[in-house]
Amino acid sequence: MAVNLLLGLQWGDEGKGKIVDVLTKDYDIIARFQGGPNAGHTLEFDGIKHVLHTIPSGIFHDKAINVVGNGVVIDPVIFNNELINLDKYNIDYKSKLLISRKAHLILPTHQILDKASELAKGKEKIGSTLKGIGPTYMDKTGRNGIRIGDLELDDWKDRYRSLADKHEAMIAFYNVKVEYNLAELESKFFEAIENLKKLTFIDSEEYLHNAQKEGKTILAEGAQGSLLDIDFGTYPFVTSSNTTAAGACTGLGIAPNKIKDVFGIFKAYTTRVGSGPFPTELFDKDGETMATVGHEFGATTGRPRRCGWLDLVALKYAVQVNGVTQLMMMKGDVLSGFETLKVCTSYKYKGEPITHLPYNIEPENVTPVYTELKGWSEDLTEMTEASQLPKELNDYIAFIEKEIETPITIVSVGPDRKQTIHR
Ligand code: 2SA
Ligand code: MG
Repeated sequence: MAVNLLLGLQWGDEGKGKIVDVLTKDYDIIARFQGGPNAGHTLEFDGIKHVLHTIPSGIFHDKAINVVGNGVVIDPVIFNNELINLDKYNIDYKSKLLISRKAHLILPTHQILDKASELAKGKEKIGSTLKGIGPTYMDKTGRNGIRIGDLELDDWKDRYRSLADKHEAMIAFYNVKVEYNLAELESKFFEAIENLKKLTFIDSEEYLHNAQKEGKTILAEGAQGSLLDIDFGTYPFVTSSNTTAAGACTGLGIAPNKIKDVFGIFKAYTTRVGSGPFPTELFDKDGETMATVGHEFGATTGRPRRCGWLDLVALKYAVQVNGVTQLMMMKGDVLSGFETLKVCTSYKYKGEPITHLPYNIEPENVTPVYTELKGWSEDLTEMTEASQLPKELNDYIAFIEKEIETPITIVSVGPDRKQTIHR
């Protein structure tokens, strides 16, 4: 059986969590392949809003098994808090949540290192979520990390101590003012680990391989977005994992020839949280409207998200890198009421027109070139059928499909599970 893949095409917060939740009924397994508690996946149904960080977005369904893959980094304390939220809603996760032994652990000192690194960078900071993501992946590729599977070994605490001691020396080296009480953080960390150990740790690549042989359906869930990919994103203002399609292969042990559909999620406009270039960013009333109507605040940190027009140059790039077969457009409802909508279809790069995403998209090099489309005024949030969508929205959709040469199969008209139109 094939594996399908779902990922974000912009700078994250496209609405991946919502769509995974909507699609879960068609899958036996939902498997998260990268990132960690920097992610904030928001799901809404039955009048309740849930935010997941590390746990896959299929967890609220009865049957699907949820796998936290080897490519994910886990903060036991945050993971534990997610479990506490699930307990509140009587979600029986014990039987359907599996964690890869090869996933890496975020230590308390990784978080402090993240803070120290950002402070040392000053104005040049990445705008990280301060969850310790960068330092944890650094230890992974530096071959110093501690993995979930290590928790089953007797000497893991010795290894923990020597790594934490090394981190403390590194923190001092940064020579910035970060205050922390390591003993307190460690006591919470070790307590959370004991709770984590009550869950099932697996060799996830083997598990997923066998599931495929048995004909089970798998949906791989990405976090953040393609423009935050460590290789293909707006480096250095990126996260520290491969958020693009290839990340699902390395983050789950799934072979590339087993992947069938790639679902690319994008917002009808663009947002970005954290630092880094953003060619279509708005600093006017239109941007403010998107932020207010779209409730554009970080689901993990609460930081306001920067907003701007849809950028088809960047979207086309992401579709190419990921081999997207179906597009899913989110938050069209937020654009209701704009008389005119702008869509960036090319850039002026150092004065010359270009249609691809260049190496450097800093504002001094790149100016977006816009096509204007007529907006719609109808409230979309109660609509349930494609036939109800206003003509101007259909024109907007058709314009994107033609430019990107990929069909838009879902149009989301609100945060709730039910506010999802299939085309
Ligand atoms: P990090 O923490 O090292 O991965 O940060 C590096 C950059 O990646 C961005 N990043 C994100 N961008 C959008 N959404 C993310 N998740 C949260 C959300 C963010 C939040 O769902 O809203 O709550 O602030 C996410 N995670 C990482 C980050 O802003 C840096 O630019
Ligand atoms: Mg998010």
